[in-house]
Amino acid sequence: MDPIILITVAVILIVGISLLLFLDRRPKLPRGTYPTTRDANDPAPGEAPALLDRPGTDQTVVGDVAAADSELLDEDRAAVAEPESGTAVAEPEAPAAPELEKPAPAAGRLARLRARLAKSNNIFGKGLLALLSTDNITDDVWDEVEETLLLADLGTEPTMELVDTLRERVTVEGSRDPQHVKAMLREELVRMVDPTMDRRLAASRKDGRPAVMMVVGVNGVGKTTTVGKIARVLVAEDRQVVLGAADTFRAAAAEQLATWGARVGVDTVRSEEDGADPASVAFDAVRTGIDQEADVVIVDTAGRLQNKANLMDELGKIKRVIEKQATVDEVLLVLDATTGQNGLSQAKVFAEVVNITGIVLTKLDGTAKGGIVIAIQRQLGVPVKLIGLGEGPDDLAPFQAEGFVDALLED
Ligand SMILES: Nc1nc2c(ncn2[C@@H]2O[C@H](COP(=O)(O)OP(=O)(O)O)[C@@H](O)[C@H]2O)c(=O)[nH]1
Ligand SMILES: [Mg+2]
Repeated sequence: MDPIILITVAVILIVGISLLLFLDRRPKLPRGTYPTTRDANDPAPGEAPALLDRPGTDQTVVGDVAAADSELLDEDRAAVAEPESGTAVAEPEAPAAPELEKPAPAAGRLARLRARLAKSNNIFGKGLLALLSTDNITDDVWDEVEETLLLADLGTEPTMELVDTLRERVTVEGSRDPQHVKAMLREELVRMVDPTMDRRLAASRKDGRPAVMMVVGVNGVGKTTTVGKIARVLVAEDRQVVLGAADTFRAAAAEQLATWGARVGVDTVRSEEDGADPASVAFDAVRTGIDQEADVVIVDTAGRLQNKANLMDELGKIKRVIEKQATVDEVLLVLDATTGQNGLSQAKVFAEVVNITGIVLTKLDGTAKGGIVIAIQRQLGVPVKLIGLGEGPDDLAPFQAEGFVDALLED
């Protein structure tokens, strides 16, 4: 080959590599400078139905699939404030090419993830349908219906209630036509899941302050993952989000949260020292949210239950400390659907210390216990607002009664 071409190629390579190395070493933004969540040049979500919010409303609508306009935030959010000592804002790390992920819009997620729900909850829906469509529904068959419902973690009381209603309707309507039976079952299940519950998430500024969300639950249920996923839902809706890593027991927990945030350009407020006071991290996160004029601050908490009393004291304290400068608008209790009835007793404990405003049911992709939705809502009188259907970043869907029941009864 011509040596001139060879030399030229070598020079280009050397210059390119040096440039890359130089870029990588360029000074990071000074602490306290908060990059905007998204670029003003980012394309607007366009015609994607905005599930979370309707302009002009104070609250965020989760579960409503109605199309609504979603406005791109164009204010300059680069407010500057030095965080309180002890905590730091983990700015989204800037690797060579800081490419932010574009989370999937929240609307339509339940539909997209429906197959997973349908797959894991097959016995529930299909089993019931098969039983109810038999020519002769004997007492034995009704026993089986009951058993199926109990196995799906519907709980004793709702199971009795549903069986009674179905028995009555089958007698009165007398139809064995599978379509008819399906419609009847759908109607009754939807009624029990309760489409009238308010499943909106408080994710809008109120009284000139960001909404504050606390996420609580025992270890391993999926709190941190859920906070990360919620941040994505909100970013997809052009919300400015700040995360607070108030699980200070393990450094890894803050790291895990900051990683979720960084992927979508969301700042995480965390402590610089291990074992810092979780309440002060929460306080600083809210402070940062206020300074940045964010829409929402989401505070992740620890969930160790070895010492229940301590944990509960701590949660109460986090809440009180946040309330020195803002209101806690949303307390989401995360429950692992695969733990079934165990989750119910956890819920009781948490409900005693914090006023739970919504439930996130995770890991519904790995269990046939979809009935827990009904049981838990009954027990707490609080709606399931979101469901987790996988470990993927966008595998969190706003809960919606009809969509959920349809997935259970999927053919
Ligand atoms: N299959 C499945 N796994 C999940 C879901 N949500 C969380 N997980 C997993 O549960 C594990 C614990 O999650 P983590 O957020 O660390 O729990 P935390 O201790 O409550 O903060 C992780 O491996 C997650 O990927 C879900 O909806 N489905
Ligand atoms: Mg965690």
